[in-house]
Amino acid sequence: MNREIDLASTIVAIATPPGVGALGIIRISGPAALEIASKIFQGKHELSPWHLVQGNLFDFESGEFFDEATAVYFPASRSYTREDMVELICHGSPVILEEVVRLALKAGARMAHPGEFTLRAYLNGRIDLLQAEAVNDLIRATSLRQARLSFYQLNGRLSRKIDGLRESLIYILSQIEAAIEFPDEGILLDKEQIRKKIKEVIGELDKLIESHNLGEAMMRGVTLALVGRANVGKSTLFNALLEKDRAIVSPFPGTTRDYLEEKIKIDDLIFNLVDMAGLGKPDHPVEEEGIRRGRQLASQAEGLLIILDNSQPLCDADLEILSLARDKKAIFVLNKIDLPAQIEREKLNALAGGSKLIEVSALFRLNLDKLKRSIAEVFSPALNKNYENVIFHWREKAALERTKEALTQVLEKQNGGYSDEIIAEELRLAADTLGQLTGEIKSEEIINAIFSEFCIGK
Ligand SMILES: Nc1nc2c(ncn2[C@@H]2O[C@H](COP(=O)(O)OP(=O)(O)OP(=O)(O)O)[C@@H](O)[C@H]2O)c(=O)[nH]1
Ligand SMILES: [Mg+2]
Repeated sequence: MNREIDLASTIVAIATPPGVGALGIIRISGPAALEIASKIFQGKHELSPWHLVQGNLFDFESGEFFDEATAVYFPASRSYTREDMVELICHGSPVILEEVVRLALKAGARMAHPGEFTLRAYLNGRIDLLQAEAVNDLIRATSLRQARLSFYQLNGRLSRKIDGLRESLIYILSQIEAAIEFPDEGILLDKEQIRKKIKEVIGELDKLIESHNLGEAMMRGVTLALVGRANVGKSTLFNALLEKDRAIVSPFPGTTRDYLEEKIKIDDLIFNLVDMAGLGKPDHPVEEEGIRRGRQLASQAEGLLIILDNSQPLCDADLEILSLARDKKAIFVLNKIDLPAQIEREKLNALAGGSKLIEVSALFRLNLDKLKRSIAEVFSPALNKNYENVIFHWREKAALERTKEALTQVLEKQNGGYSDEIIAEELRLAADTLGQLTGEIKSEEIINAIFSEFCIGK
């Protein structure tokens, strides 16, 4: 979707979620906000800045009132969008809310696009792009910890960090450019000092890039596939971790044929668990297809829970499955420890190599907390790091990586004796990439990508 940037019109939207609620809020923003709201709302007093005014909603076409309401007028100087805004708070009936919107449209407003209020806040300079994105993250927060981090981002903590790094680069760039522009003035560049500064910036970028691991686990979730032979108890473990009877369990091998995906939360992290058909020799064409899909899923997952049956000796199929841990982070789960052991522990430990081995009984729910703890530790190593800023989006991570790459080029080219012009170009690229991240440098593509993820009315 390509949104046109239009600040001239006055926009309207319902700000509260669809459905019935105690209260509902309609927002109007733009040059005619006060005029339009005054047609629909008849207050006991005239609307004046920052005052909550009681009154009634009025249909100016039929001349009839249709609800009680309160209204607040936010003048442009300090409103959310930095435009004149009115918020109407009425009863949370979809019929009433839609009627208010209909009347606002009649009176000259147009429907807001998703995220358009926040887009205006950005275009009018009240917040930058990182802060705008934080608004959406805050609304959709999956945990209080994530909400808090997004709140700090909204407050500008990440923006200040990025601006600071960008300023350091621009300062170095200005020194190099001065040396290029005034070659006769004998400006001596302190190359060692420049290298030191650039390495410092790279160090800061590395910390931010690393934090994305945690941001991703909080926001989108880490996908873990439950793999193992048929009948080892994958579905039983899946259900036990979910704490609900989601997958069918039976004593017959080949019960699960399709795959099932569900989310669990461990602390503030989300894990997408995938239960699937047992890998091994199929007895049925449907099972064969299940295994094919299972293998594909296992190869796409970010991590594996490799499940073994304590009551059965290790077989060739187990060994093949164990070898999946070579390419991927994995935890070995030895299930059915309530039954007599048929697996040699030493052999298994040796096979597990560097991977963790956790012994559980999915049926009797033994050691599941220990398993959950290990899942969080192994698949989100950044869990316990106290990052000041956490990067939640790929877009941001990619921009930070591009910046780092350009700075690495600067260091290499300096070493390789390249001209100051070429070095300046790389530095400018790095600084501009950071500028796009905050939106200081505007990119329509990025703006579209960010605001199309918003909901209507925000
Ligand atoms: N004693 C014991 N039995 C278990 C345990 N976990 C699972 N089982 C039993 O093992 C059998 C198979 O369990 P499932 O969870 O269906 O195994 P699965 O790996 O999903 O099997 P497929 O879907 O056929 O690949 C069932 O009879 C379960 O009750 C356990 O910890 N202890
Ligand atoms: Mg199963």
